[in-house]
Formats: sequence, C-alpha cells, structure tokens
Amino acid sequence: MTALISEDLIASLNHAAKVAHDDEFAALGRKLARQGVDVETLVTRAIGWSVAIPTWGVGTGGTRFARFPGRGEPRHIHDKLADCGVIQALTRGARTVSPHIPWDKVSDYNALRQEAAQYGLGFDAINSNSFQDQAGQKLSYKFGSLANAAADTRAQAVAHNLECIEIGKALGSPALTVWIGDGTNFPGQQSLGLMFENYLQAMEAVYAALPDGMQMFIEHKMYEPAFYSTVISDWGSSLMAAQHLGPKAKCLVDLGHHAPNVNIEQIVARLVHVGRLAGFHFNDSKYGDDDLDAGAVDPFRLFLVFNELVEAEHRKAKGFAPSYMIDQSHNVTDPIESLMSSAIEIARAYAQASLVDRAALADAQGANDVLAAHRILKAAYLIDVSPILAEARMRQGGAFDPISAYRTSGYRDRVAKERPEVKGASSGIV
Ligand code: PSV
Ligand code: MN
Repeated sequence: MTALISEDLIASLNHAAKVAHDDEFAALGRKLARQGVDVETLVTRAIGWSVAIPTWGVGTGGTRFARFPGRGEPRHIHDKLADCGVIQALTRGARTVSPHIPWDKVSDYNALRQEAAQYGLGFDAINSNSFQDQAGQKLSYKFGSLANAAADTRAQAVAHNLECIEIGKALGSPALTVWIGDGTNFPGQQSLGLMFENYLQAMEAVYAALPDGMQMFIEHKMYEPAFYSTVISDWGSSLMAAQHLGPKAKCLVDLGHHAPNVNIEQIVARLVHVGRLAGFHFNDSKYGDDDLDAGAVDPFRLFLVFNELVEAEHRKAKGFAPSYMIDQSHNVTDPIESLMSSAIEIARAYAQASLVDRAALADAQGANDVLAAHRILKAAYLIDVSPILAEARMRQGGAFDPISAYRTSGYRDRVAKERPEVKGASSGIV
C-alpha cells in the first residue's frame, strides 16, 4: 500500500527543522536536568501516549442552523480510516479510531479491521446511536430510546446496542460507549423517576451481553437534545447507573457535557476514587457542548484534568486505566488539521502534568503552604514541552510540524478530486 503521506516528504521537512529543533530540545533537556528530571523519561512517556480519533470527527460538523461542507469530505468509513491514517502518520499519537454505528456499518468487519491495520490503526470504544432515526427503522426515537415510555421502542434500542457489541467484538473494541439523548422538554412530559428506571432496565439487558474483556462506558450530558431534563444528565446519574449495572460499567467524561465553570477535574478525581473512570471525550467549550477543539479555549483546564490523571497513575489508583478519545465538531476548519492540533494539545497537557514535582507538591500541601503548592502546579504548566512532543513524533517517523506537513502534502486536494463535493444545505451535530 502506498503511504498516505510520503515518508520522503516528512523526512525532508523534518530535516529542514532539525538544527533549530535539536538546539531547543537540548536546551529543554538542560533546563529539566537542573530540576532533576531526565528529558528522556518524558520523551518515552510521549511516545507511549495515544488518543483515539472519532470516525465522525473527520467529517465537517455543523450546528442546528447550518452545515458548510468542506472539500474532499469522507464518504464512508473507508475514507474516514484513510483520514485517520493521515492523522496517525503525521502525529504518531492517534493509534486508534472510535467508530459510531450505524454510521460506520459495513458487511465485513474483519476486513475493516485489516484495512485499519494497514494504516497502523486499531479500534477503540464503539459508539451506539439511538439519538437519531435511521432509514427503515421501525420505531422512532423522537421521545427517547433506552428510556422511552414504550417497551417496544426500548427493546429496539437494546437490540441496536447488542448489535454494536457484536460489531465491537469483530473490530476488537475494548468497550461500548452508550450516550442517549433521552429526556424531556416540558415539566410533566414524563416521570423523571420512571424514565431512569426504564433506562436501567434496558441497560441491564445490554450489560448482560458484554463479553469478557469488553466494558460499558456511560456518557452523561447535561442537556441537548432534551432541554428540560436529561436522563443521564450528570456524573451522579452516570455513577448510579454504573454501580447498578456492575463492574464493567464505567463513567465517561465528555469535557463539554457540563455547566460552564463546573470543576471537571474534581469530577475526574471522584470517579478515580471510586474506580469508575471510563475515560474521556476530549474537546473544549465556552458555554455548553460547544465541541470546540481540545485546548483551544482553556488549556489550563485540560492540564488540570491531566494533573488528576497523572496523580492517579503516580499513586497507582485501583482500577485506573482510562480510555482517551476526542469528540469534536469541526465547523470552520479542516477536520484533519483540527484533530491533529487537538491530539497535540492533549499530549501537551499530559506531558506538562507529567512534569509536576509530585513530592514537592505533597510537601507543600501537607504544610498547608497554599501558594507554594499552586506555584508548583503552575511551574509545570508553564514549561513549553513542544520540543519533547516533536522529538517523540520524529523518533516514530512522524512530522516535526504535522499541520504544515499536511498542508505541504496536498492530501486534501488529492482526495477532493476523488470524493465528490456534497451539495445542498443541511444541518446537524455531525
Ligand atoms: C453527544 O453530544 C456526543 O458527545 C456523544 O458522544 C455522541 O456519541 C457524539 O456526541 C456524537 O454525536
Ligand atoms: Mn461525546
């Protein structure tokens, strides 16, 4: 198979950047050595890092109002895998993709697995979709799916999730992610209590079908599409459901699914404590589920989330093995560029959090030295780890600057010739 992005091109661009990079990498190495940190440890960690790309993220997103299609948009899962392959080839930190069913349905999942492997990709959590109606679907999800008042609609949503489990098995997915849009728009529309009970009962049937080694990720979201109440609106409801269902059920944190200013890093700490942190859907937001690029608005919050994660790793918190995925909507940028930028920002937060002097922080906290503790955190956040991330990418064959290499490669122009332009107005979340 010919490479999606020419290896020679990557090598020549990296070569052009080498002198400056080597200088900056060496300077950072000396700075860290003065703090007792071996830069190689950080490079090794960065090489070990990976975040999953959502298959729906490589398409242009939209809002309720409009969607402005981009050039060369992926037409199907095969194009999406190629786009994810480009992201992995250039960043080397996006080794898996997270598929969404039925959007990514094919007839042969073993073949799809092999196709992904050709790009160096595997599959992460598989996502079910009972928040839309599909062509030919018997019963509508207009009034909900797993929590619908009608038993036959709930059964249909259960059957869809069971099918996703089967597909997930064939793809080697480690988990099924369940997010439902169920809720109400009017007080009195439904019984808030009964909806939750119906949801739990339906989820029991899905949980029972999980094979050994496959987990269930429950994703909470405060509102939208339901605007008065949402069945799994917060981490409390999510945790209640997970605890009700059993040890394979865990709580997934999508950073955009909280009220503005909510302390998400504390939610993370609580879920770590109880051994139920499934993982993440990374994105950034200002007002709600904005689905902006990770680290675009509030990189410090992203760092604080990773601070909790690295601390949990440090103290070997029981059952701590989160999955990392991106979940964004790219409405005004080239999705491949946005996803690479986000993958880099997420890796940056991980590397910065890895630089927190944990022993000094524990001492400062133990002595109630507030400002010292804060300064220790901030000191790590303020270190520019870009040379570490670039070094990790290049050692694996990736690009010094993935976005400019992507632009130089002409990949988008190339696929735009093969993939017909999508005409006409449409709207929608993805
Ligand atoms: C819901 O807003 C969500 O975050 C869920 O993860 C969905 O599966 C995803 O977006 C794609 O629509
Ligand atoms: Mn999500």
